[in-house]
Amino acid sequence: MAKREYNFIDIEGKWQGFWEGCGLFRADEASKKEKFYCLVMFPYPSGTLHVGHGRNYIIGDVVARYKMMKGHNVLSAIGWDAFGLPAENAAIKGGTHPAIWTKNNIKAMKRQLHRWGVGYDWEREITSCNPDYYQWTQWIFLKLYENNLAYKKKAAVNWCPSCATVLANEQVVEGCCERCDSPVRQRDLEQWFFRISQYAQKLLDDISLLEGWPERVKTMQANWIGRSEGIRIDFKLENSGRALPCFTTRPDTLYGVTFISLAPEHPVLRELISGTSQEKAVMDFAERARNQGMVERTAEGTEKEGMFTGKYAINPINNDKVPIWVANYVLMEYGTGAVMGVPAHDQRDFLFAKKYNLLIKIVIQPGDNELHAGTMKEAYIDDGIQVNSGNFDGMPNTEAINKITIHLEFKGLGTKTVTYRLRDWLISRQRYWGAPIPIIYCEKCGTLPVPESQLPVILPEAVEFKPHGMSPLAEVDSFTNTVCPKCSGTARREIDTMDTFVDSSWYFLRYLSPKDSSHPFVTKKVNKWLPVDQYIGGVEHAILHLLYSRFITKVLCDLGYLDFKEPFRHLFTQGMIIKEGAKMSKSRGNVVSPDILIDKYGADTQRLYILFIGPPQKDAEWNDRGVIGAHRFLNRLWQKIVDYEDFYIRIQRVDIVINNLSPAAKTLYRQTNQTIRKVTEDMETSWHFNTAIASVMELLNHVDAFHVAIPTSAAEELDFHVFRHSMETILLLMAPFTPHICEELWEVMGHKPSIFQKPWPAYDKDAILEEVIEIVVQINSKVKSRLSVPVDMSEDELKRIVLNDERIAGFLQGKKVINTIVVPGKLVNIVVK
Ligand code: ANZ
Ligand code: ZN
Repeated sequence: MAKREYNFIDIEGKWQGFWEGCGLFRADEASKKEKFYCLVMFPYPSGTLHVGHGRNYIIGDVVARYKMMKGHNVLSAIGWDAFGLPAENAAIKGGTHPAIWTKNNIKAMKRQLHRWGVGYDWEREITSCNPDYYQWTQWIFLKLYENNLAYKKKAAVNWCPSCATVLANEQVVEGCCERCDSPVRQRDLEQWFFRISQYAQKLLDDISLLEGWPERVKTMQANWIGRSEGIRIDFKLENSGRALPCFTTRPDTLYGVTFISLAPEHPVLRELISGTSQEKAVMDFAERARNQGMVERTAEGTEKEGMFTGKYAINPINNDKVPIWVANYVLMEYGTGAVMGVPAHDQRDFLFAKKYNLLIKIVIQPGDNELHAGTMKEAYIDDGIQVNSGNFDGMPNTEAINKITIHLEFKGLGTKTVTYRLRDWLISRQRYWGAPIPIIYCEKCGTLPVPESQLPVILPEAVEFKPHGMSPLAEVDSFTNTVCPKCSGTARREIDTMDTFVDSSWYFLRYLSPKDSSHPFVTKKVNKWLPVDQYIGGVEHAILHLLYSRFITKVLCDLGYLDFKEPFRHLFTQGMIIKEGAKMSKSRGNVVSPDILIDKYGADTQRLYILFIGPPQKDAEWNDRGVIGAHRFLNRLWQKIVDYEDFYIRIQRVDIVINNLSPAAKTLYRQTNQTIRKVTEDMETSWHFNTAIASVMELLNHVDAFHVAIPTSAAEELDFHVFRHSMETILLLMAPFTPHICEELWEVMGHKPSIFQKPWPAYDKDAILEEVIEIVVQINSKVKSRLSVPVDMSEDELKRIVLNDERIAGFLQGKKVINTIVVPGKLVNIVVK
């Protein structure tokens, strides 16, 4: 009979069809099995996928298949984060409507996912740009609005004067418009915000619930929220006596204040200078500083710049009169927008004071050497002893922090406060390709939410994409003109659309009832399936997407729609695949396309290579030769099994009894069980696919070394059983990684598909115990001890064990080991002086 070929093209097509047909990935709502919700971050349909993207979906698929075999009722679904700027840019450039562009990309990407053998419950597919989805994104907006968590205020946007358009942050390149290169300015527009700041403390506290998250990501979340404990100290304006609160974390430096600096946006600024000779100069400066943009202003390397307002404030602790400046490095959005300047102990203030020749006053001394203001090269920011600080002199500054705080609070000059770096979430986009914000403006009745019954507010199809001042929606009369839901008079619709992060902040709830036309999600179902058991995605989403999803989940929980506070129980962030030292990208031209590789070697080869390339949470360098290595391994596996094709059915199965086995068979049986244990542990402890695969590869080497014969005698049959057990184990262990070839070979070995309906193998506890022998330990050829060790322990390992043995170590004390001689299986002799 002709040997079967490893015809991966046919095999992969066959099994992809089979899984689809039998509904392998269909989550069973009625199942009694324990649920497992496996979620990959839903992709943005940007075009075609490269192998770097593949890592994400392949890892998700491995997790889902593994959990299936572990006996779970697995939910694994996919959708499309389909609104956003690239589609709109494509429309501006190429004239294709964003809807068409998006649809085509989804089609191409779906095909690629299929070709990788990545399985999903496709009936749950969702697309965020479809009205049946964004209707509910709008519903979420309404819920936030009703609960005073959505509000409108003026805020700065990036504005390109020459294109006359608003730019997203990513369209601003080094302060200039990405399209025309003219300098970008800041402009104030009325915009919508979500009040995430109200949840800052909860978002911080509940990081403790994120047990299965990487520490690094938890730290990033905490830093982004940025809780700061400090005090608001009221300085008084010299003339009016009005309070000017300054937020500081260092009240111990209060005696060292030599100026106050205001944010250029600070409302008190105009009042201070109005009618003075500086008015124009200061306002011009403020305008310039604002146009630098927030990011630039806070960057460490940015030059600290400012201007004196001509006015003074009074330091409440010592009545010092200090000049009030305006400075680019003070932000209106943080603290109170006014900072007490302490150049001796704050580096930014130090640079500022040096530049403008302001007084530097030391109030904390290191203790060992004495600092002098005239010779300081940088601010002294460490702890020390208070000086020039009135009654607080001589006190450690760490103590003075409390003492001065108490003193100020007692005198009513300050209030202890907590400040968060987290800003409210600006969700308005002056863009077309997003979910319209469901708000109506009536001249008579004011701002009104669109009634729920009128959702969705449909995005009109026919719009002009040429960039101009506002959202392209502004010019679509049929969209903007509407009827007031209250007085039925004529009214206008909001023309801004929502940030796409709103779409992605709740999609994991929609997979549970993707087609429900009357609710965004069904409380009972989401409470059953969530939190997500394993979330998988790129670390680039470690801050915003995760924070927004956590926020929306908390809001919905507080409103009684959900009974869980955190959406994602475990998080896995995979590393990037690097090519020629850089992240794969079209513009760099270093993209590896999966299609060519699949044609040449098959999807399983590509999957195996991607999973074997390195620890999955780390970046890894792509190497074409590695692909060939993976392919060779699969060919070996194939060959090994088809070589004995006729015997799997002919030789009846029997239970393996360890004691009846030949020594070689016993060893292989033990190695097989040890491999099960190792692979299972690798899967359970944060998905070490690469080491799991390495141990299976090692097992195949052991099988090769075993030299199973074509069985002609009872003894040889016994060996064959052990061989068969090893090969079946290899297939079961490899099935999540390389599912097609394993299904095929599983069938070749006489089983009915699907291998994913078989339980994950358990190891035989007795079989993994290694056979032990007793070895003699000598020192200078005199017997000192006897040790029991595994029979096939390596020489190095044996030496290590012997030298670490307590008894032996005792004998060796004070002596020098000259040599260690090992007689395998018998003795170790240590030669000492
Ligand atoms: C005086 C002082 C002296 C300060 C000193 C620091 C060191 P964190 O820890 O990040 O919360 N600050 C306050 N509001 C600001 C704003 N709107 N823009 C820029 N800087 C602002 O930082 C708190 C410190 O940042 C505050 O404490 C204040 O400077 C500054 F030796 O006050 B500090
Ligand atoms: Zn009205």
